[in-house]
Amino acid sequence: MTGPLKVLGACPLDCPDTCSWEVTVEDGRAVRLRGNGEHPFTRGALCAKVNRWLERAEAPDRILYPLRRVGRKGEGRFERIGWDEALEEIAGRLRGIIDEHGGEAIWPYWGTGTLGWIQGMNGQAGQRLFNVLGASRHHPSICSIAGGHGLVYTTGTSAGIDPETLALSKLILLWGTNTLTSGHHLWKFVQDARRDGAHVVAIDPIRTRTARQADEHLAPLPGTDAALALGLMNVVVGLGAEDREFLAEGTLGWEELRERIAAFPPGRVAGITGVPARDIVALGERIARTRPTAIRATMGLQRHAGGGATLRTLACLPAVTGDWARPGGGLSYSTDDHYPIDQAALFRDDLRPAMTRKLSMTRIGEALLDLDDPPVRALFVIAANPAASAPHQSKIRRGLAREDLFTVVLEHFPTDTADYADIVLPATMQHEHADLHNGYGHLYLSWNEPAVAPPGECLSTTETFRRLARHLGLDEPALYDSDEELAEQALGSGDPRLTGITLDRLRKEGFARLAVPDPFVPFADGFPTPSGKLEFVSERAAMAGHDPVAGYVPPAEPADPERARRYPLSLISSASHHFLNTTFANNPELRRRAGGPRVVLHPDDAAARGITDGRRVRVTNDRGTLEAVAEVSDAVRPGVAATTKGHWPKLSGGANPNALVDERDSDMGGGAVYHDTRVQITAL
Ligand SMILES: Nc1nc2c(c(=O)[nH]1)N[C@H]1C(S)=C(S)[C@@H](COP(=O)(O)OP(=O)(O)OC[C@H]3O[C@@H](n4cnc5c(=O)[nH]c(N)nc54)[C@H](O)[C@@H]3O)O[C@H]1N2
Ligand SMILES: Nc1nc2c(c(=O)[nH]1)N[C@H]1C(S)=C(S)[C@@H](COP(=O)(O)OP(=O)(O)OC[C@H]3O[C@@H](n4cnc5c(=O)[nH]c(N)nc54)[C@H](O)[C@@H]3O)O[C@H]1N2
Ligand code: SF4
Ligand SMILES: [Mo]
Repeated sequence: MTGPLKVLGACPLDCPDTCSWEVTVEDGRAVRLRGNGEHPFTRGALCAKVNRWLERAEAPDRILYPLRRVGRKGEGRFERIGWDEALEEIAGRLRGIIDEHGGEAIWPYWGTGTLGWIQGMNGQAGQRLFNVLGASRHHPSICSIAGGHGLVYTTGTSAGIDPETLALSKLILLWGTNTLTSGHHLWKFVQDARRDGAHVVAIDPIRTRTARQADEHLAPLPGTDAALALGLMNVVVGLGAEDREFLAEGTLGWEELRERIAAFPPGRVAGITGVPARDIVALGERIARTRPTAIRATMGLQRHAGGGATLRTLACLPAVTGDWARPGGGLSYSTDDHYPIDQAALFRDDLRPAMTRKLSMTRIGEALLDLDDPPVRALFVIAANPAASAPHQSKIRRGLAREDLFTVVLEHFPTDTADYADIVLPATMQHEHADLHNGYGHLYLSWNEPAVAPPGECLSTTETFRRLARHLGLDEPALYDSDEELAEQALGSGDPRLTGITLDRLRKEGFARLAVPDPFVPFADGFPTPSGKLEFVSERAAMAGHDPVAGYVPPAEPADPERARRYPLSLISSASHHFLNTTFANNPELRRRAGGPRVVLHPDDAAARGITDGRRVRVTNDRGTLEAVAEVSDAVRPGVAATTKGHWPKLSGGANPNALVDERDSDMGGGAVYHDTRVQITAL
């Protein structure tokens, strides 16, 4: 009998907080998982979902052995096979596909199940092997890309300010972000600011858990936020409260932006956004007199046709007020780009024989059904559940059902996607493998030390691809680097922000803050744009075919008159409090707490349809149907219906909101447009 052992690790999920955690191991078994009390952001607490992590690891439906399909695709019937047999079959199929169609017929589809740099999406685990095979490249467009592109045009980077500096703000705009659900550890910093007198405003079509805790709530129509931002700037400029020195020294194109702002007076903006003009004037006046003002905006906000333009324009507001130069001012989105990970060393794109095409996550249905140059013939799904998470579910299912598509799914659980696999490979969970993580809502790197041996025959993603490389007879040494070697290479960029951060130190301490000043004002010495200034007018945007001046791009589906008439409600399917995307949505207790699929309707919209609270309804459009229970509440504004993402279709009547979402691209980066979806709702 050995005494309890405490092993430091990190939560791998797609959540801005990337908590540092401590696993207690007794007799080789993980018996307790808790948040690391030493970590300044985690502060000892995990969340409603991850408190059930160890229960999830031991769940009876966990996949523990390689499986081969015996039923029809989608049926989910499999037989157990050995690893050698599985890898030999995969290697054989890949050789045949490469001979017939070339390497580009292979698509490694990485999802956000783990964001790790070694095992997960950030590092595109196995990328080196796919490079050697000349596979298609993966475009991770599903989550944050449109807003990221928009910010790059304005500020040169999507990195934004350190979220911890919100504690220094006097006015915080929580703009299209549901902090208390989608990354609750930031709330402490919001509360610190409040204790020092800060005013907190939530801007969200839905009165969320977060909006209910704010001092003020504005509910714009979905996708109209850039117009709202221009209206607020209009009020600031009307009061003469713009920061002329910052505008002259720190920005490019003020004349052009000022003209654009002039075209968005509060009366017009009220018409576009549905926010009363007096509320726009009042908030504009508050912004004009409050320094510093900070905006926290996350990814939900940009899941619209104009999602790129939205973030691009929001980032102009703190420039008009000069707040980018002040601790506690500016805009926070995703801190990812503050981390100088050596991606070239990690990915080794030099191993690719020739440049290959990029396939977009949000277009997986179309790619599987329509591509023929070459067709996708082998799909590796790695920590992803596209049959539940990606847009236009019925198309994806038709694509995955193709008999000539060879699908390999690396998973923990028998998801809707795994049901379509030819081969399922059992994957380790975070406390069973090693990984390196950054947090996209803070500035700490974490090392995740494996705490226990994997159950059954589960293997890490890296080990899976090392073994597959051997079965393919490949002799490139870089395919066989160990997890620790990969981590050393990732940390080897020599960037000053990594000063003093070694793998040894991370292993000892669990985490380390980037070597940046505290408080961190990232753009005190200028912006990483071509001009070195914040760009209201961007030549790069113009070259990419966008309006050179920051502005407003309306949502797509409401702007189509025929669609708007047939489908009069805008559907938002945002983060569920109890699931993390579709992860955890098979956990019995979390499913019980979440309840079945629900859709919230305003009393006026419900009455017009004869729908009462608790009634079963059908949510439809030309792409699909979702059945749900109606909740009638003024927590949503008229014209908007609210539901959540995450439910597994196979556990909830065969569909989830992605049955209704289109594969259209947002304005920038090919981002997803989940919240830009029109539907009709009828009582069942
Ligand atoms: N519990 C939990 N936490 C999560 C996740 C989860 O599934 N569950 N998902 C994780 C992932 S993958 C991500 S990317 C992040 C996302 O985190 P968030 O950005 O918070 O994501 P959402 O919940 O999609 O959207 C946030 C809010 O934006 C609002 N919104 C939608 N459209 C608009 C709009 O046009 N204007 C305005 N002003 N608001 C709008 C929605 O009503 C919602 O309340 O959260 C992560 N954290
Ligand atoms: N309607 C609607 N749909 C949405 C969104 C929305 O706002 N509305 N948001 C979108 C967003 S922001 C995102 S990021 C995507 C996420 O979509 P996906 O990237 O598909 O993420 P998940 O649905 O959580 O599926 C992740 C899977 O990875 C598995 N997994 C977890 N860890 C590991 C691991 O270490 N190894 C392996 N092999 N597997 C692992 C989990 O069991 C889970 O089944 O969903 C998008 N879908
Ligand atoms: S999901 Fe987010 S809040 Fe929950 S443990 Fe993971 S990082 Fe922390
Ligand atoms: Mo995401």
